[in-house]
Amino acid sequence: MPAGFLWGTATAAHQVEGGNENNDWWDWEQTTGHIKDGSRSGLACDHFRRYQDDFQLLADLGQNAHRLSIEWSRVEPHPGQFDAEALAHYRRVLETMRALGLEPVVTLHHFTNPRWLAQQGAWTRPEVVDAFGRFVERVVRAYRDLVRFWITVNEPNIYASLGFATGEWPPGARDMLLAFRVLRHMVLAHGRAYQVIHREQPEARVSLAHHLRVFDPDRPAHRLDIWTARARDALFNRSILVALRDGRLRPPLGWGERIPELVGSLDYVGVNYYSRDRLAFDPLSPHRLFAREVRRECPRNACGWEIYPEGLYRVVRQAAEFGPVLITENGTADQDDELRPAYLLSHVRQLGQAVQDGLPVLGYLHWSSMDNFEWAQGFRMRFGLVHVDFATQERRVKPSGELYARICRAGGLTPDLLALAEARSA
Ligand code: IFM
Repeated sequence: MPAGFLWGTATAAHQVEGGNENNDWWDWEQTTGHIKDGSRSGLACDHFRRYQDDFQLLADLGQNAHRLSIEWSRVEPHPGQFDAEALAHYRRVLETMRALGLEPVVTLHHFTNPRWLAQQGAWTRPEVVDAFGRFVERVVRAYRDLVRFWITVNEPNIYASLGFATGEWPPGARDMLLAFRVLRHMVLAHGRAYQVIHREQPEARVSLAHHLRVFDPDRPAHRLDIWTARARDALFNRSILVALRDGRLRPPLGWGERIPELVGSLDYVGVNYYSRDRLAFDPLSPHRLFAREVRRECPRNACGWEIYPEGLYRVVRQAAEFGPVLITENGTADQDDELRPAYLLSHVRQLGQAVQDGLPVLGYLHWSSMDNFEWAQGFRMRFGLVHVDFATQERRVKPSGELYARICRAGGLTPDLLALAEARSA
């Protein structure tokens, strides 16, 4: 891998910190049925208090970078009022990371909204762009001496789909047009944040964390299946990247209007990659762009997502059209760490191939450092390289965590790890 390659892990505040009582997810969790396993984020991993030990462990495991998010509801608990103690807390967090040699990659919005913002309609209203810009300005002024890599928003496509189209996440809406409006506002807010960050810190490197999924036609030669897969790719994957490069909001984000704040607003491309969907044309599903997901027999993780390592290579190639790529998330839900070691080897191998083929890749951040609160799935879905006993808060490095340490220390797959990866994929 290239010199300076980032090897690390990623988390988000609400999933690990614990005690995030002032945001919309906290409220959502209180209603029975919203979280599949009946859990609530509660103390989560108690990372808010245990961050020093947690970061020490990551550094001991050979990592040199870590992605985390700043919880907006802590920093700005009331509109326009910033909490000095919360700001001081995240300063200590970032200083600890720097002291341990962990490059911070900082996300400014990762799914949760302060309660006051949710009560105002949050991302459904255009005013959110100004509110987000104000928050970002404050945060960047506070930490620009410690942070080089910023991520404005995490996975706008997932946020808009689950919160506003399928209704599985707060606020539980089922309205496709509303989902498109939310997506538009997130893209505009990215543009605003990009400008604010660069005004405050010209040398910063700014992106969003974009969830890229592979969509393949179920019947590879079937013209309508091919059309369906391409349409989904254009809508879910490409539209945002194009808008952030050209500044034009094309459907579903708008009607072609040009937004100067958005032009060239990606210094790198943060990519979250997990899986692929196979799609068949279905005339009975106009609300799903005439697509039906087909579940073929194939390796799947605990969430039922297909394990498809080649997809990582494909999304890196797709994203590289828009700038150098940083893998901001990649990982799998696996209760007993049975699948994760092979998952890790096969995905890192694909990434190595991408680099060998000349694609610009800045780093790889595995999701996640430790088991945590997996949103509507609750604590049951374990994504961590480190096991967390949520009753005692005890941490235990899993075999995949040890394996990842070998990869990080060697800066990639050593010949013996490569042989192992090849043997596993044979
Ligand atoms: O846990 C999430 C994360 O918050 C965003 N990307 C996907 C992960 C796994 O579902």
